[in-house]
Amino acid sequence: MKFLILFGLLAVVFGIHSPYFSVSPEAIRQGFVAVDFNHDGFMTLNEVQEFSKKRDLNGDGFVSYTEYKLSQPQKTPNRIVRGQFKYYDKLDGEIDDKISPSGDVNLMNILDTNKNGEVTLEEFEENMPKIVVGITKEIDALVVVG
Ligand SMILES: [Ca+2]
Ligand SMILES: [Ca+2]
Ligand SMILES: [Ca+2]
Repeated sequence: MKFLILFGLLAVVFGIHSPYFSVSPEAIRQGFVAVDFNHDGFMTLNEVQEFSKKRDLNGDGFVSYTEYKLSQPQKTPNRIVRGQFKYYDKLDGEIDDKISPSGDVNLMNILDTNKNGEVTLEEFEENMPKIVVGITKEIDALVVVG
């Protein structure tokens, strides 16, 4: 059984196999559209920040594991959620069990190939595999011994 990554969404793997995430052009498009709030075909830092804000349920400026987990489909296994969370926790530059706003900037940097401040669907498709690979590594590292 494979799961969609939300916001990430999504699960996009071109030419890369992830045992955890489903990959279809439709899934990719959905992930993009979920963040492109004004539907102009561009994902901006503002929209990514807006997306993060929705997850920050207690409004303290950070997304905790509990908050992150609530943003995922209920049936998502803990290990999958934990792996994604670890990836984003690291992405903000500090492993402190919370996702800080700087993570949004770093995420944009990964996705925005030509660094013009806007991510197109093409750039999203091109760069999401890097994120999926990173998350997959985190999940793999969580294998329970014994
Ligand atoms: Ca937009
Ligand atoms: Ca919070
Ligand atoms: Ca962090």
